[in-house]
Amino acid sequence: MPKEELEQTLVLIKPDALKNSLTGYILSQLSEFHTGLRFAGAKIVHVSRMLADEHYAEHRGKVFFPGLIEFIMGKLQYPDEPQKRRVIALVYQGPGAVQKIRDLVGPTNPHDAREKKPGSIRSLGTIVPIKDDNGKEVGSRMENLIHASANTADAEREIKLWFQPADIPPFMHAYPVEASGDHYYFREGRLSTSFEPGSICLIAPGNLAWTSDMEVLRALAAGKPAAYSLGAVAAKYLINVSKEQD
Ligand code: 3AN
Repeated sequence: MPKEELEQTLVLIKPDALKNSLTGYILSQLSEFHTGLRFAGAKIVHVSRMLADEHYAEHRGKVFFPGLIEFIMGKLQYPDEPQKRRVIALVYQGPGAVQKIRDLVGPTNPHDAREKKPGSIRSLGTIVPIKDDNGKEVGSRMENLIHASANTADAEREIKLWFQPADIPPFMHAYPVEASGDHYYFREGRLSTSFEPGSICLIAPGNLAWTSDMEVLRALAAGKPAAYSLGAVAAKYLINVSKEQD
């Protein structure tokens, strides 16, 4: 398949969109009929703090970071109903996938979207005031309904963060994969190649994994520096494994 046919992008339908029953509307806006793009992956995710933190890694340390994490985890929309905290993660594939979806999504800020791109998905979003304990407005937070990868490099990082190769049909794999020859376990933020009580098996021999993840695991297991963090590899294997989010 020509390389441009394999271009992929990650879309997240965020908890504010689910809460407002906008999922069907958004999916129809992004449908093949409108975009010429095809689904390569789809899953309903109870977002862990590790996954949220890795997804928004570029915003770590910014004032809006803690709110952004709580938002994508669904804690702000559903403070007392953890069972409703979900995000729909999608991979779309086809020529120009990243830009086509960004165009339909519109600017980050819903007010800008309304002004500059009326009709875009984010023009249906809102800005919520943040108040202190005395009810005084101390800032604001965007509820912009949808995430879409900003460029092809971000798309690769984000798709590999949310999806395992086996979540995507083999003819639609856009990035190199390999079968692991080893076991890799995860427990309390640490990697191990042998089972300890309480550890979770991320990858077993024969399991298909992104080659870049395998390179990270091999480096970390050997005590060497790696291209990205253990969290960025582990988070997708822990999706929907536990009710705990933190
Ligand atoms: P986009 O989602 O359009 O790619 P990013 O990656 O710059 O935009 O930002 C990710 C998310 O962080 C946004 N969707 C928004 O919710 C939040 N965000 C970005 N910039 C700000 C800001 N200045 N104030 C509050 N929230 C922000």
